[in-house]
Amino acid sequence: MKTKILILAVILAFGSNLNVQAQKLKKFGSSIEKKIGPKTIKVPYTDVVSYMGYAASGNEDEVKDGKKFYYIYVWIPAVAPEIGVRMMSPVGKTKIKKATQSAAYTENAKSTDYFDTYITLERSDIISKDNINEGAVKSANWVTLERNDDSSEMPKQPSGSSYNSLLRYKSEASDPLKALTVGLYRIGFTTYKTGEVKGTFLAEVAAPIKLPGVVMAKTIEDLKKGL
Ligand SMILES: [Ca+2]
Repeated sequence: MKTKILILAVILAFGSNLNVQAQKLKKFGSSIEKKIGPKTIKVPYTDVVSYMGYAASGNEDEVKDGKKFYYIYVWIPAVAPEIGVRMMSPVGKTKIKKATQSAAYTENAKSTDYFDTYITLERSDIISKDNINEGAVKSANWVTLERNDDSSEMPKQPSGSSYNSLLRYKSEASDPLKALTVGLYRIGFTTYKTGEVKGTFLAEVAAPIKLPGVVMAKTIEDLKKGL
């Protein structure tokens, strides 16, 4: 009887430990792989911008195709080899150094609400930084280069489902339409579901090398300050 209780206790302890580990966000690995002994690892991106937000009724940047979008703008002044984007909800106890926190996030940091995340990488037809302004950004032609709904590389959501998102976009120099050339890009953070959603989220945009002159910001106003 005692043995059975002990086994049960071990299973419970181990089970809850697994659960904690499942929620832990690993370093953001790039597509560059390196062999360390018998293991092959994805070399982490060196340049990562993190943003913590709170999705709620009315605080989105835009509603497109019924989805509430939050954007992070990225100015790329030279050809970039690769960009990684990932998003998880809720933020929970995840601690990220130097993350920008929106006011809506700090007010709702303890919220346990979460949602099924969805990300896009978009390129505009703005190729000169002198042409970046609110009006031009609104009327620009935005083309979606890549998107992701669910990634098994991300921590599971509290429901146990792998509904968080991750994408890596590699520049294809041979194809001008697929190359990460000079210009204004944006990352769209949204939800799989259309309509009302609520919850905290962590969004990250990353590059494998520190590209001089790359500026990432939540708003066009902040982006311009960094140019
Ligand atoms: Ca998803």
